[in-house]
Amino acid sequence: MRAVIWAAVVIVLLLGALTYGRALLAPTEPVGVRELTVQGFEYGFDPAELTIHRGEAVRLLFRNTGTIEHDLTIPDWDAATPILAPGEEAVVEFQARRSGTFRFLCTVPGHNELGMNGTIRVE
Ligand SMILES: [Cu+2]
Repeated sequence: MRAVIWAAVVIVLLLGALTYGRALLAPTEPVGVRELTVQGFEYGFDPAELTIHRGEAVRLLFRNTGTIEHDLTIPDWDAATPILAPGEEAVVEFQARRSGTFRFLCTVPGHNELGMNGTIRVE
């Protein structure tokens, strides 16, 4: 009888550990596709602050609404659009694997210094 009780206790503990372990591993799986649109112009982005969830696959449409060339680059994630002429748009796709705050900017010389940058917060 005592052996049966111990066996039951061990099974309950194993099931608990399995469930808990799975919950810890789950956030690396994609949890959906987030579509965002960001406009760039002289000299800024709109919106300049984005918030997304960890694990989300992001499809970001960048539209150059300015009168000179711009791009959108996220250095930490090696993600970037080409440098776009006024009126052009391009999509950059990435997955937010880590939590934190990440910078994005325009890499056309001088534009970042003039304020053409923003942040992506991954929660
Ligand atoms: Cu620019």
